[in-house]
Amino acid sequence: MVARLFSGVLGIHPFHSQDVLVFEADPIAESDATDFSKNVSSCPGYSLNSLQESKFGLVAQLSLSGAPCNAFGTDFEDLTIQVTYETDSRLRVRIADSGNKQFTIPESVIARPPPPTTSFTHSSDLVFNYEPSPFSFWITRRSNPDATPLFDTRLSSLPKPPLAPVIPDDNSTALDGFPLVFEDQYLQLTSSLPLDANIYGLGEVIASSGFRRNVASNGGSIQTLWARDIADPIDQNMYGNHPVYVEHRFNETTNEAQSHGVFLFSSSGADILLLTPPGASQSLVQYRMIGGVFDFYFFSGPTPHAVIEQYGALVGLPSWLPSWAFGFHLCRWGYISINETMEQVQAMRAANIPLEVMWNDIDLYHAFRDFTSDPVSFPGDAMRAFIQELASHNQHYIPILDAAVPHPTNATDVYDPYIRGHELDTFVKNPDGSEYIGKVWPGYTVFPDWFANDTQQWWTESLKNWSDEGIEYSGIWLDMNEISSFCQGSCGAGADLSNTSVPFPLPGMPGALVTDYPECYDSSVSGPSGNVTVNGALTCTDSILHALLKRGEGAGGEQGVNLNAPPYAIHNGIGDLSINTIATNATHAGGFAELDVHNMWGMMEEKATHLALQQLQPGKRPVIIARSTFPSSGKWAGHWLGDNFSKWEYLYYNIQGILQFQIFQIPFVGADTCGFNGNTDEELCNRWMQLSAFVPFYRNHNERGALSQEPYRWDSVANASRTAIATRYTLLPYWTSLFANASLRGTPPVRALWYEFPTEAELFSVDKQFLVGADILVTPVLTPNVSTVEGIFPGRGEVTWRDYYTHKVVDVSSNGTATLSAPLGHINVHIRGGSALLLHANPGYTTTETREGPFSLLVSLESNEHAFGTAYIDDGVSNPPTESRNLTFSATAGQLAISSNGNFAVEQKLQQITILGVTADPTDVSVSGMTAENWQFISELQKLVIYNLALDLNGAQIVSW
Ligand code: MIG
Repeated sequence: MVARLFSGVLGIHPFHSQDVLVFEADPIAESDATDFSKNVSSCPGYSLNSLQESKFGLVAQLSLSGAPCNAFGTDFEDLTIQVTYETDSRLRVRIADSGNKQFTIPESVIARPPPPTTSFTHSSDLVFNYEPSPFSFWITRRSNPDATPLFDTRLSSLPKPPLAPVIPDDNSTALDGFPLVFEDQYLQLTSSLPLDANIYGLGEVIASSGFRRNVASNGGSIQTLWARDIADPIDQNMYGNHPVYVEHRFNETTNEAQSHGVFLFSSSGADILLLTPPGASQSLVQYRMIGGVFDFYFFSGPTPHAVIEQYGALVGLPSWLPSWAFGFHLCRWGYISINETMEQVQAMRAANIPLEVMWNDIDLYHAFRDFTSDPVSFPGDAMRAFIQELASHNQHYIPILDAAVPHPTNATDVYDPYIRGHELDTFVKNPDGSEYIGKVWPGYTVFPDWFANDTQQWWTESLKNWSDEGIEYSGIWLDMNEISSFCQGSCGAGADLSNTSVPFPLPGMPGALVTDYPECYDSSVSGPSGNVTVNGALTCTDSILHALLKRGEGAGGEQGVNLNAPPYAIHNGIGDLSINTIATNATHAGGFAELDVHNMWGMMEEKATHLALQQLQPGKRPVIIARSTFPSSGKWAGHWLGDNFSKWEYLYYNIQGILQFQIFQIPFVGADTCGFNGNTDEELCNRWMQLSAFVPFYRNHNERGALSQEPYRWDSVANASRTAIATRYTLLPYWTSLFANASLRGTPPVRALWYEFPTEAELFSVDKQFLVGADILVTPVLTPNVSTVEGIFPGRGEVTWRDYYTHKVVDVSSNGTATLSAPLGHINVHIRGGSALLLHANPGYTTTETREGPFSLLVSLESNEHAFGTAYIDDGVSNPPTESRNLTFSATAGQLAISSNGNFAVEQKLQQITILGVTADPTDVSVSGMTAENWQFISELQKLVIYNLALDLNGAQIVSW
């Protein structure tokens, strides 16, 4: 077993909740009844012995082809394979034990589309092919039958085992065979991939390779699926679990590019290996699961957008978000009182830096208890008044909610959420039926069991009571839902429940002072301020980062199952599966074992919280930000990228995180801006506040005890933030249109460059830049002490990119790159030629004030004088929106046509139209038949500005010049 504790290049931070507190109760040791060979070389595989075709696909029986190998569990003799052509672009291949003993995700937990009623068997672009013995299958495209299959489990397509460890120093990557293995505690299936395939997704992970996964370098990589509370490690399993990938194939000869997707619908603990054996002419993907069944879905794409949309159609599309969710959010662990919290709101206002949503962390609680507020430091009535005051300024409030529910210390300790939950029987159990005890900040705790009948009711009630007591939240922040617990396994029946001392010194306390700074900042030389310069000298004195930041190239009821220590040890970063979470033998209502459902706890909490908010705030769009996610989480919540570090390296890593979660259909995502763990500094915070302004979820969050990092703390950061937020609020109609497309169709709002330019191979590993929608290219600075940044400009010279602020065309070199000026406080943003963006003309202090003002339109003509854009408008709050309006903007030489459809009445007028790329000085400008008076032409910028308009957007308009 491989247990790498912390492989990040950074030093160990003094506080991590992965530190294991107590090793008290030994999870009931179950002896292995069987001697497992721990080697699959003698596994016989399966052969197909009967097959029935239907209109929708086929069903076949497989039987074990020889003596059981019992590699890491007991082989099943009989399997059933179901192949269903669910749509023209989605094919399901499900292989399960015929006796249905293995855990499968209940329909009540994740609803999937109903089975097809028409046949797609002969029209689907995906074709299922098989060989009966040894049974293997492969997936091809109907449109391209001779191409390398998209997925291929044939032994003849895989390298010849046995193979020495493919990843050096990891013996578990010695490959002793590729048979189909289906045991109660071990399932293995291997597919061939093109050599060093372009694979994106599989997570949650911070991959050292970048957004494009490492398939070949140093043998490859391993994605482990096991939800874990761990401060953002590199190349390890962490909070969320997403067994879905997009693969992109590009044929240089035909210049054809196509993407497809593969999703394993399973909550089982697993390793997914992306490997390239030395000298092999292909790479491979190997699934190793410790339970469940194989339930694969293939998506035909063929564009990356289509793959992501097809995945969304299966697991669920992202929920609608209110416009205020796109405002700027401020949070930190360590606002210890209502006064300190209010001071932030005032300081932001005084500095004229927009603040949309104020947050509180666990400081809010009384004795760290969920659903409370401290009567002295956050009295309920004062909180109510404070939150209502915020609301009167169109500002919002979001508090934290921890996953663990405190257990009362003794009989006189009255804590209603526990008492009521106990009464309604809503908590996770031990195998003997007693309540399972864990330990988190408040001391000993219990955990909601989302499988129990009354948990939803209890959760909704608790949320309602909290709000009634003064915490009138607009949204909810769900933390610790991996689910985190500080004992290894159960804290035991004999736990001293009266002990509520915090399990670790909190960060900032004696013994846990925060002493870390960004990589090149030396506080022993520069002092603790974190300023860019101290006494005239730059504080960043080392540029090691330039080297680091290279572009990555690169079953509850089953007998005989060992719930406590499955024979195959997945590569869980901390080793034993029960460390820092609840024990794998903890039992949920209905008999579900934690081992099988662990990875879904967070998603189930998100669903329950979403349903509760729908009931408590009827007609409004719930805003929930959660840490541990699973397929379908996006239907209920957004995500923040967890406990990152105030390091330049993490500024870069946050881009791949945002891109990954677009694939996972959880597009509302963002990092702790300026960095969570450790002290930040002025320069890093400045760059980060600017970068995050172009990221869906925009929140500055900081750990307790670290240097303050609110955007007003440094003048340069304040300036940079004001500029970036103004740009963001100007672009709000663009953001909300992108998110409408996500909620309606699953189209990813934030995109890797290659999604839009899939035949440009030089873009396949670019993850230091990203696109917001199709048209806004962001090229952030990711390193200290620089005032320029190099970017690539897609389109190979065929696309005109204009600077967002100056409207100048970028001068791109022959290799497609440009070096851009990027002084501190400036983030490079470019508009794609051929686009038309609806904007707000006057960004205000809040999104509400911004929305109350008029619109403007920015049209960037391509050299052929063409541009096109769309915008979606609704009231920004209704759930689901019943009234909406769709605008299209389409420009050809000398003319722009606006069309308007829908039933939402847009009150704000279109005040200004800017058209870039107008080559000839216009003599006459007219707007819907009237000669325009107020226009200006700036010939060096080929820019026509028509101002002082008051165009109605509820009908068609024509502008000509
Ligand atoms: O064990 O609530 O990821 O954002 O500030 C630490 C305190 C618990 C972890 C979260 C972080 C939050 C912190 N929490």
